[in-house]
Amino acid sequence: MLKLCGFSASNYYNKVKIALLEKGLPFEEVLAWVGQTDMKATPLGKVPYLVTEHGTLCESEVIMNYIEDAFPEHPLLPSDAFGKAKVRELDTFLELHLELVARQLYPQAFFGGKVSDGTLEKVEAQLTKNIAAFTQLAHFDTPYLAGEKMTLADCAAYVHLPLVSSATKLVYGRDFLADLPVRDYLKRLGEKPYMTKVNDDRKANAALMMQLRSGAK
Ligand SMILES: N[C@@H](CCC(=O)N[C@@H](CS)C(=O)NCC(=O)O)C(=O)O
Repeated sequence: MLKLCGFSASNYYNKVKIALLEKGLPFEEVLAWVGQTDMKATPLGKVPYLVTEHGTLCESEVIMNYIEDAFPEHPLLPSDAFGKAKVRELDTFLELHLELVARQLYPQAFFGGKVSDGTLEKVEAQLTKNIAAFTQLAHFDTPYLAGEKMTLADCAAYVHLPLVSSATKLVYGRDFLADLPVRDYLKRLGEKPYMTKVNDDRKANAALMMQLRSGAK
């Protein structure tokens, strides 16, 4: 059986977990905190990583594409090349241009740290530009980002967009996604039956992580 390794507070871990649940694939979850990962499976020590019958895989996009190729039933990508590319385009914007930029705020937003004024200025400018560009590509009401069917891009959006919202709100006092119909879109996705477990697991694991961090100080 597939083993998904990492921890449930991680957005990248949950992106893969949602894809597995949406596809109805059996899998086991294996808890691996950063610093306790199998470094052969994930040489940068990042989560998630996946254990398959053939070996291990790291990097969530690689894992998502493997799952699609290996288990084509209940597809999360369109069948035509252009449709697939449009979904990957959304994924790239979500991860490279939104989440990775907003990630620079996380030390201050979530972990009691301080980000330099220079970084705050740079991130604000980049996110403003990148969110406007993403808005031109995404469809929040179709009802999924790429159209009528749920795709890999929705798995990514469901985990990354709330972090962009909360990090910007906590750091700048303003949710940079407030003008987009993100709330209704996420609410709709959140109605999928398995999302309750994804969210409950995330909250429980985040609480445990905070407890372990404060115990370690
Ligand atoms: N590009 C990676 C990003 C994964 C990632 O950054 N995961 C975080 C947890 S949300 C992590 O492992 N951070 C520890 C580190 O970067 O050393 C992927 O898509 O899997």
